Parts: sequence; structure tokens; C-alpha cells
Amino acid sequence: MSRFKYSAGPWNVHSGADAFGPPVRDEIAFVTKVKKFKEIGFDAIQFHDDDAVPNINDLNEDQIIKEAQKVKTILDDHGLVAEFVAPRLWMDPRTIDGGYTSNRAEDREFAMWRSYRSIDIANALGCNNIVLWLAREGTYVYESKDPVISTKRIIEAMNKMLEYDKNIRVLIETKPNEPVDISFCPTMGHTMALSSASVDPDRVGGLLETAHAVLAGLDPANEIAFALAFDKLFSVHLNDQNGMKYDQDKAFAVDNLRRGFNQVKVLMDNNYGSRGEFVGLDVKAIRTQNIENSYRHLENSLKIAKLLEGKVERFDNKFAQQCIDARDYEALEMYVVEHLMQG
Ligand code: XLS
Ligand code: MG
Repeated sequence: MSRFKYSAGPWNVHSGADAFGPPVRDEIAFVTKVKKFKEIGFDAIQFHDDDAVPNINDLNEDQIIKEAQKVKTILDDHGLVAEFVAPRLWMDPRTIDGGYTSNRAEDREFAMWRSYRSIDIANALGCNNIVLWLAREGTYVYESKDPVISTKRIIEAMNKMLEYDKNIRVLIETKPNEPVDISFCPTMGHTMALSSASVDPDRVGGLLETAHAVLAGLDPANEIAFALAFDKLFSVHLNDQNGMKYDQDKAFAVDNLRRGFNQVKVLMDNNYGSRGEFVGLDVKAIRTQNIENSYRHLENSLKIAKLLEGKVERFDNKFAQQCIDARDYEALEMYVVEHLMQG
């Protein structure tokens, strides 16, 4: 029996296109994915605004809500809930230079329009979490944006959302780079600062994704811990990443099992999930998978996460404390490694 409720996003099952090659698998219909996610053992679905309402830019505000209500029915029919909605601000021609921090006022307005629509969609789907992955809020050419004004623009955008709807919460998903060269919100520390600068700090928290912490050269468990210490860890995206390369979104803990263990441990030790928070997986199928096996990475991630929950439960805290008291950290380290290697 798992301690956590798990979520996944429809983009986690995809056609395999990357920056160097075209799709290699057919697109799978949203309803098919939802059904399969439920079968695999997920409790909730993560959404971008246009995962819920694909033609969002062509519809008016009422039409958008109506489309989202149809998606809510699909979720209900499958016994699933929505975890969050994230405005997809990095795909549109109007956001090539960012949304909230674009140098053009009309682009910033479009970004706000999408953000308000994401809130409307979240309401229609019955959730109050808005995730901001600030994909293009940064620079490709350092001197192209004023970094102080840009930071203030992000705060202003967040505040407008918090004021638009008094029930929503903003979850900032940190990432240091990609697609931009330098992001304005690279770490959990930045997120905590943005939260305290907002009009309602209790409603602004962080979402830590393993791969993004690794890309920042930081330890994911400690990034999680930092947000927990401020009582502001609103979600996580567990996955894995082999060093500081392109964003890999590998299955959870496949690259570094001990790092995965420590993430699950810090979540469990701090009762994460007890207020309804989900453990999100944000993993991508490797391009070489065929379509029949294109959910394998999600199945594996969930299995590994649950196995690691068991490892945390069976961790001998008493023995660990003895090692700590004796300051025999070599003994502690050996215990951790042996514990992870035992069946
Ligand atoms: C990309 C992000 C994205 C968010 C949601 O790197 O992880 O998938 O989780 O917009
Ligand atoms: Mg993510």
C-alpha cells in the first residue's frame, strides 16, 4: 500500500520527436492515455492548458470553460482527478521571447490571457493548482532583457493571478536553463523568495523536478527539503537525469538510485502528501521505444518509487542514529548502500 497519490501528464506519452528527429510513434488519443494511466495505478492527471483545451487560442472564454468541462467528465468517468493546470507559454509565436518577461507588451498581455484561461480551466477541472514552468522567462542573449525588471514582471504576473482568483495556488517549477540559456528562476531558493515577495505568500510554493535540480548542479532531495522547511513544497516531479546535459526526463531513479531513495525519504520523513499533495512523475519515453511499450517508463517509475517507499520504511533509523552519534559516517554510508542493494 503506497503512502502517496501519484500523478502523470499526457505529454509523458508522446510521439518521440526530439530536436534532431521527427516523430517515431503515432500520437495516442487523450482518452486512451487517461484509461491507461488509471490502469497503471495513477490517481491524478497533470495538465497544460492546451492538453485540456487543444484549440484554446481559437476559442472565447466561455467556449474554453465548456471544453474543459468535457474533460472533467472524462476524468470522473475514470475515477481520476486533475492535479494542476500549467499555461503552455513556450509554444506560441507570441512567446518566443518569453511570456511574462517578454520585451513586448502585447506578448506579456497574451501570456496573462493564457494564465487567466488556465485558472478558468483549473476551476472547470476541479483543481486549484496553477503550475508555472517559466520556460522562456530568461535570456538567450544576456543583455537582451533587464534582469531586475524581469524578476519584478514575474512577481507582477503571479500577483495578477492570485488576485484573479482567491482560491488558486501558484506552483513555480524551477529550471536553470533549456530552452533559455539563463533562467530568471533557476532554483527553489529563488522560488521561496518570489513567494515571499507575492501578495499572498501562503498561496505561492514550489514544484521540484529532479532533472531540473540536477541541471542546476544541485541535489534534488535538498531542493525538496529547502521548500519543505518553508512549508511550501506544493508538488514534485520525480524523474532522473544523467548529469548536466540536455533535459532527459528519464524514469525515476534509474540513473542514481541513492539520489532517488533520498528524495523519497525526505518526502516521507516530512509527511509530504498528508495535505493532499501528489507525487508527480514527469518522465519521457526514450525515442527507441515502440508504441506498444511507450508507457513502460511510467510503469517503471511508479514501481521504483513504490519500491523506494518500502526501502524508506525498512530503513533502520536507530542504527543510523547510532552511526551519527558515533560520528562514524563511513558506517552510515555503507549501511545505506547495502540497504539499497538488498532484495
Ligand atoms: C519541462 C517541465 C514541464 C512541466 C510542466 O521541463 O518539466 O513538463 O512539468 O509544464
Ligand atoms: Mg516537470
